Order: sequence, then structure tokens, then C-alpha cells
Amino acid sequence: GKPKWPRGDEKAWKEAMRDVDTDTPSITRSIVSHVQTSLARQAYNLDDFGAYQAAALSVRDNLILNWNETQLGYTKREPKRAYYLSLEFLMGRTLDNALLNLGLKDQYKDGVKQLGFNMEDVLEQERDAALGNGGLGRLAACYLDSSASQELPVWGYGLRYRYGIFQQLISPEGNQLEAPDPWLEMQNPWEASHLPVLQHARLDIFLPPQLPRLDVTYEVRFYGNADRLPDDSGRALWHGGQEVLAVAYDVMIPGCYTRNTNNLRLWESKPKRGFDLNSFNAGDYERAVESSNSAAAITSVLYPNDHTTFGKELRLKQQYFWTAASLQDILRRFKNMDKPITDFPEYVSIQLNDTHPTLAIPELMRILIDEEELSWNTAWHIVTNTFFYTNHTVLPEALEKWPVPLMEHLLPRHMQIIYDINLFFLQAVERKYPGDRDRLGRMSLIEEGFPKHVRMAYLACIGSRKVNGVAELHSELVRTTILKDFVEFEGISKFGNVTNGITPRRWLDQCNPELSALISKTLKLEKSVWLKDLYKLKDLLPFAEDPHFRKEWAAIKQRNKERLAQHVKTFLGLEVNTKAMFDVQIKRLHEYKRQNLNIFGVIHRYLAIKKMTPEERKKLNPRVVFFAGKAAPAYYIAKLTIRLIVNVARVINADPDTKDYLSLYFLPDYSVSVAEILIPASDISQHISTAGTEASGTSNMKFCLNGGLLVGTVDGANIEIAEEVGENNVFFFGHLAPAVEELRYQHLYHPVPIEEKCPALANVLNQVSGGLFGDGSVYEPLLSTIRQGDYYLLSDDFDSYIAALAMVDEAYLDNTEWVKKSIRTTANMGKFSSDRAINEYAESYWNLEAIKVPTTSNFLTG
Ligand code: 6GP
Repeated sequence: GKPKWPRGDEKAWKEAMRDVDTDTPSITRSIVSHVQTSLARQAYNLDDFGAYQAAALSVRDNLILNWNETQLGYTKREPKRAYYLSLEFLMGRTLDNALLNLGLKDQYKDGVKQLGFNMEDVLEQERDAALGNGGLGRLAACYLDSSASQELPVWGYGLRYRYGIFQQLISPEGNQLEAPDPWLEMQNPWEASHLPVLQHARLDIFLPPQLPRLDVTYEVRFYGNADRLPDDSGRALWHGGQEVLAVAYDVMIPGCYTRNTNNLRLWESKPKRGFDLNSFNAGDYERAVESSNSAAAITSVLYPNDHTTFGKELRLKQQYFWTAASLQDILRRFKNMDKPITDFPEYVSIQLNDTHPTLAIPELMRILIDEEELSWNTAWHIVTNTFFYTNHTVLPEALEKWPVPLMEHLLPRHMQIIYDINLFFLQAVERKYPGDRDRLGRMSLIEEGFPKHVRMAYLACIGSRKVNGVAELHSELVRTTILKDFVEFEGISKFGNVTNGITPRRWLDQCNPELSALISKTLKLEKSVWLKDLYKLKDLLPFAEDPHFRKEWAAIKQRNKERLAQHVKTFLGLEVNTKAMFDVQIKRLHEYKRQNLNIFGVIHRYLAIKKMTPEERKKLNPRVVFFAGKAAPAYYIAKLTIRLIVNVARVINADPDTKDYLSLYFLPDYSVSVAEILIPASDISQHISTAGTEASGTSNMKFCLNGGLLVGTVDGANIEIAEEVGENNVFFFGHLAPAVEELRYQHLYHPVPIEEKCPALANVLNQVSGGLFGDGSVYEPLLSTIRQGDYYLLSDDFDSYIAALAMVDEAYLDNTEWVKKSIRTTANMGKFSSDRAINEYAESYWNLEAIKVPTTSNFLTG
């Protein structure tokens, strides 16, 4: 018969089982218990870091209870599940977010206080988990938060890099230097492990990174040979080569005010055996050690390139390692339900976050054909109903292409499958457009050349059920440029749009607690209500007319500016004028994002102020400009931009004529937690990409949600933000996307000297060349990108940019009207909650339903 469950005395179990701590006394007890046992420390030698670890472990205990309950609930109910495959998850810090989502922040604050600690200081101890470059990775993190908050059965799959995005240092000359980010060298309490946490902190030796989920491992093969079977089954045998092990690490993702706690599973690579015994026996000791090194190397580091591909073998290995492990895990979970394999798409949707996980398409074909022994057509039907592909950029340098020889070497069976997919696909194209050789060449998955390349975006497109871009304009550009032929061939209904969103938990409640409290008070709503239904912010609109409310609103902005000033003081030792307007541009350094335009605008303003009389200057409203962002280590022009910003800051901030009216700061080592300080403090923020280049942008949404006004081009999600908040509340400038192609053509074939075309910009460039900010020759390569070619159209947009900034100055003079704009902006940002976005994916793409985990524990009955 069935084994009795639970074993032993049910009453004993029940009495011994705990549930989530919710009151301060039990929270305090659990923190102290972790101090005593997990950390092996005492009251007398506990510092802020120890208090952080103990508090984090206590919160983790609570999360584990919810997480277990959630996973059990999902397993029992057998819902359709969705999986978000992303090579990047830019999570930032975890503790504050978890406390807020659990609704336990106040209790923990009290508990920690009773033990003699200040919550703010404790939270500051946490290191960011920075497993991403920028927008794409942060979007993935917001989507995890929203999936859990919306009670959707979604898991994330990624890689557990030992080193996240590099730490940025700025040399005395203003050059970016890169240092490794060994984020795991402090214990990471946010991963689940079935084994006890062995940490003896304050020995000043942190034990090697966390313990693996030894119960969840898979083997992944590379290289070797793929031999097609001699029958006509289409199957092949892939053998030999290197086998490595994927070990799972689970990160708990708590939903907001729900018991639902989802999972982010990150894979770490390990040698299958510490030693290859065969080579060991043969006496080749070095080779044995080498192979174990190369296995561990797969997940050692996040590639720090944003919007560029490099064709590096290790990167391709990362991609395959991660997709292969994830698919095995997904299939195992599916098979536990005992459904026919052809039902797979009824139970599983897999979202491809850009083309990085595209190998999942041939990998699932390989499994279905070679291992499950399905026919090609059955397998292809399953595949093309399982995957969904999101494109995140139309920049040509970001479109992934892998050299065929490299693919053949590393993944011989997958290369065969890709050729087969291509053959069947082109046959279908040929049937629809007989004799159109040109079209076949354009649409082929294989780009001709020496060597040939596989076009990953095309493979992702034809292997997916649906394709989407990340804002209306961007999705339209995907349909009309890079995937135009595919839209014609497959029909427009496959190509949709899901405008990005951001989580209002981190990007309002957490980063701007005072504003969050004011909103709750004003709307007379618990924050648990409006944070999960952000359209409720609309009800703030009438309060824009209330002078008292405006005063409170403005006072909060002011305190956030002071908080930022304090941060700058602490980390740079510099004094910031908090009476000034705060103007912020924070994002990866890239020519298309045009930090250059901004710094040239700053120089232009500086030169103008220099020319004024002291009386004229007194009429100005002072401005403080903040920049932050990292440049890819090999991106020379972007690094020169940083150098220019740093040196302009040095000159301007020291000039007694101007420093009261204009100052400039470059904050090193931009991160999620630095963004959380900058964003609530901004009066305006800049989103000034060349029209048609920024797919969406998400920080634009974060600033506006916090009542900062937007200066921007008619690009990406700026357009939809303006639609929501009203064009009179944003400052738009510059040429529109449809004009860009023609302008670039003119630059190339009918160039007009910049002195004629844009004297103001020419003057700025000449001042830089002339040495106003140190040796001008250093900046020549940067300046010549504008003087020659000017691909990103700075000379076309500069004048209207300066005019837009003048309108900002003008508007800022009327403080009442300005605060009204700020309130109206926040009030109209409901659309940009990532809850709305994730629900669109769930409904229109994945066909996924919410599963609410019961609030009382079911643990006993299994
Ligand atoms: C970024 C886009 O540049 C940005 O506009 C968008 O908001 C973000 O994705 C999220 O959709 N793209 C990337 O970071 C990237 O690497 C391959 O694209």
C-alpha cells in the first residue's frame, strides 16, 4: 500500500512546523538565532555586515516557506508554465525588496533596531547581484517580480556567473578602468540550498560560494561527432567530445503581497569528473586538470558587451550550456506529469529574451528527434508552438551571427539540424515566390561569405510562435526592416508588440518611500492595492491643483535631492548645490544613446555663461548635470566620452565664474542601487537617442514614475510616455525616425561642413580640440565621428536640443506649473507597470493563467 504520510506522529509534525514570522518578537528571535548559530557570533562582536547576514538569513527562511508552498502548489495543480530564458538578470539588491514584498519591512526594522542596528545601514551592506549589462537584464528582473506578484507560474533560467558586470573605476586622467566583480565572495544568502549554510563569517575567510543543489544536475555535451543513422528516420547519434555538468542554484522571487514565490534557476558549470580518468591513467595529468578548468570556465564571467557580438567560442558555449540544461530541466518537469509529448506546448511556453537562447530551438528539435524519436514534422510543430522571441534592438552590430565552422565544431548535430530547418524553410519560400533567388538569399538562415554565418534572429523568428518588439515604434521597425521578408511570408499576425514596463515595487515604493507613503495617504489606499494596479495613480490628477499637496510633493523631491547630494559627498567627497535643477542621464555609454550630445550641450551652456555679465548670470536657474554609466571595455569612443565628461567636470566645477550656475558630476560604477538614489532625485532626465535606435528604454519610465520630467527624442517608449502624460509635460526635440535614413545619405554624399550646418556645435568641438578641457588631441577620434559621417546625427539635432533645454529653463521658472507637470507625469504612468506588460505576455502569447498559492500551509499532506 501507500506509505503513511507524514511518517511518525502527525501531531508532533504539526506542532513542530513553523510558518512565516510576522511579528517583531519572532522576527527578532530568528535574527538572533542566525547570529548565534549560522554566523557563530555573539552580541558583542556583531557589526553591520553580520546584522545584514543574520537578517537576510531570517528573511530567506520565510521566503523558503513560501517558495516551497508555491512550488508544491504548482506541481499539484499542473498548470501551464512559462519559462523566461535570459542570459542576463540584473537583480540589484534583494533584502529591501523582499521585506517590502512580504509586507514585513516595519517589523524587521523594529527588530533590527531593538538589537542596536539601523535598518538603512544594514541594507547598505548588501552587494548588488549585477548579472547583466543594462536594459535587457534589468527588464528580465522586473518581469520576474511581476510574474510572482501576478501569481503567474513563471520561472527564470539563467547563468550563475562567478563575476558579474565589471566594477568601473575612473583613473586620474578620466579613463575608465575595469576591475572584476567577485560578487559571490561574500556569502549569498539568497540562494536556496538543501544543505545547511556553512558560514563562519568574521574569520575573514569567506568559504567558497554557496552550496549547490546537488539534487538538480544535468550533463551537457560539446564537440564530438554527429553521425546520421543509416535509416531514413532522420535521427543522428551525437557522441564523443566534452561533457560538463550543470548544477542548479535557485533564487527565490517573492511576489508583492502574495504567498506566491517563484524561482530563478541559475546554472553553474562543473567538470563532470574532477579528472578525466582515461587521460589520468595515460599519465596526461595536465590535460586532465585542463579539462576541469575549461568546464568551470563556462560560467565564470558575464560578457560585458552591450549591443555588440564578438563571435567568441566561450560565449557560444555559455549559450548552449544554459539552453541545454534548462531544456532538460523543463522536459523533466513536463514528463513528471505523464502527458503525451505532443501536449508539450499546452503545458510549456518558453520566452527567448533576444537571440541569446536561440540554440534552444535546434536543441529541442534534437531531443525530440534523436531521443524521443519523433518525426521531423511532429517535432517542428511542437517547437514552433513552444517558443516566443522578443527582439530588443535593431542595431545591426547587435544582431547575432555565428560562424558556421565554429558551430560545426562545437555543436555538430545542431549545425545539421539548422541546415535541415533552412532547407525545409527555403523550399516553402520557393513555393510561395517561385524563382525569386534574391529573396531566398535574403531569407536564408545562412549568410554567404568566408566563412558563412548563421543568422540567429532569423532562426529565432521562424522557430517561434510569435515575435515581438519592446515598444510600438520598435515593433514597427522590426516588422518593416530586419524581419520585413518574414512578415510578408508568414503574415503580420505573428509579429506583435509588448511595450516594456518596470516594477513599481522597486522603482517607486523601494527607491522613493516618502513618495509612496504620500501616494497611499492621498489616494486613501493601501499601497498593496495601487502598487499592483498602477492605473490607480490617475486619481492623483486632481491633487495637482491642491497647493498643500504640491508642497508635500516638492518637499519630497527636495529631500531626495539631498539624499543624492549626501551620496556624492560620501563617495566623491564633493559638495552638490541642492538648490539647482537636477538633470540626469544614466545608461550604458553608447554612441546611439548620445551622451556626446549631452556633454556638448553642457559645454555650450558653459561657454554661454562665461560670456554673461554677473547680473545676467544671477537670473539663471542653476543646473547640476549627472552622468553615470559603463562603457564596454573595448568600446574606444565610448570610453573617450567618459574621459571628456570627467575632464569637462573638472574645469567647470572649478571655474569661479560659472560654478554656482552649472556643475557636472560623473558617478563611477553605475549600478541598480546607484540608480535607486539618482532616479527619485531628478528634475529632468535625458533620453536622447537618435530616432529609431533605442528600442524602448526603461529608465525613462522610472524617472517619470518618480515625477521627473523627460527630455528626449521621439524614440522608443518616449513616444508612448508622451501619449500617456501629455506632450505638454515632456520636452521633445530632434528629427523623427523616418528622416534618419535620408539624413545619413546626405552626410555621406552631400556633406556640409559642420561650421556651416551647425555653428554652435562647431564652436563646441573647436573648444575641445583647442584644449579647453586638457590636451585636445586626445579627443580627436571622438570629435571626428561627428565632423565626419556623423552617423548618429548630432549636427542635425544639436540646435533643437539646445532649444528644448531652453524651454526646460523657461518652464522651471514657474515653480507651481512645474510641480503640476511633475504630479501629472507620475499620475499618468500606470501603463508602464511591468505587471501590465507581463499580463500581456501571459494572455496574448503564453496563454497562461494565474495560480494563487493558498495562504495556509499544505506541507504536511505532500
Ligand atoms: C535594450 C534596448 O536597447 C532598450 O531600449 C530596451 O529598453 C531594453 O533592451 C529592454 O527591452 N537592448 C539591450 O540591452 C540589448 O542588449 C540586444 O539588446
